[in-house]
Amino acid sequence: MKQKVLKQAYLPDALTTELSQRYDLYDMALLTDAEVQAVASEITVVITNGEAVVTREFISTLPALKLIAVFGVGYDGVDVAAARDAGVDVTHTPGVLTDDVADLAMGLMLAVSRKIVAAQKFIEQAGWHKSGFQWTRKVSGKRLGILGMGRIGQAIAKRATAFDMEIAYSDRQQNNALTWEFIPDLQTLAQNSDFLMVCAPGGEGTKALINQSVLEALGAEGILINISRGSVVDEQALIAALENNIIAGAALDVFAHEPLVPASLQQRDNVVITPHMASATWETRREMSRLVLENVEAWFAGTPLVTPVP
Ligand code: 8YV
Repeated sequence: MKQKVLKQAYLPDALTTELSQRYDLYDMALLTDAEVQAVASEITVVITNGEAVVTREFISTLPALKLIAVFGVGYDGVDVAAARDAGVDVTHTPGVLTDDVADLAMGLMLAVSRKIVAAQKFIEQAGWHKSGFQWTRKVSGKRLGILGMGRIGQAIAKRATAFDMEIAYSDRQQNNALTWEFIPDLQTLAQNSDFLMVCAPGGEGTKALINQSVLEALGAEGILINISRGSVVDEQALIAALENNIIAGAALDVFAHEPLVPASLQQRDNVVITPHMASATWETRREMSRLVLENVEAWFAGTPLVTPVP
């Protein structure tokens, strides 16, 4: 008898296929509430992703639930306290996507500072026949402030070192294994940065950390980059800062209410936007899928989980 597993959010087709071959997979997107309720008492594993929300109430509807496996490194949408209260383990997919996210972060920093997207539009709109493209801002050698010095923040810092950037970071506490400057106060970090890179995890503890006063501290020559979670930035304050030239620009892979992206963040030559794609490469999505499968297998085998959330 195959174990009953519930797919609660978007997953890559290949992972969904593999799960359905190994387990009795129920896809919430294809079932009515009544159909889910009919099997709820037998569901032992839920598979979700980095954007989905798994509430205490939802967990309570699954009395046999033992594991929530997140396809993603971020699990801020999962009520982990509720899972623990119900004796449910939670896993995610850290490490395997670090390079991709750091690579895109560097790409966004270069794209917004050198206005690469606007430059292509300039050519496509025959602007080059009339004049040269506008001068833009240098990246190498500038000051990079990183909010959140975890795996991804450190990978970005390593890359930025190769661009001779001056690196400082803010986090809940200093990491004494690192040599980069630790600036505990976010406002001070912003004041001393040309680029402010948001790498903090989502959740209540980081909600709207990037607010109006931080953006004012970043200043008229400053650029904000966010590759973590839209919730870490006060999106309305960011829009106001861009509209009033409080900051020089922004590059965003994540937004407050995805897939909705405010019109005020679109069609601006000093704003680069991408659709939450930082970990979306074939190689990395395969590795993330592998981790999900290994965690589920480990749970059913009674062996230690591979990547439980901390
Ligand atoms: C996920 C993400 O991979 O890993 C994360 O936390 O933000 C995403 O890149 C995505 O949510 C999977 O659907």
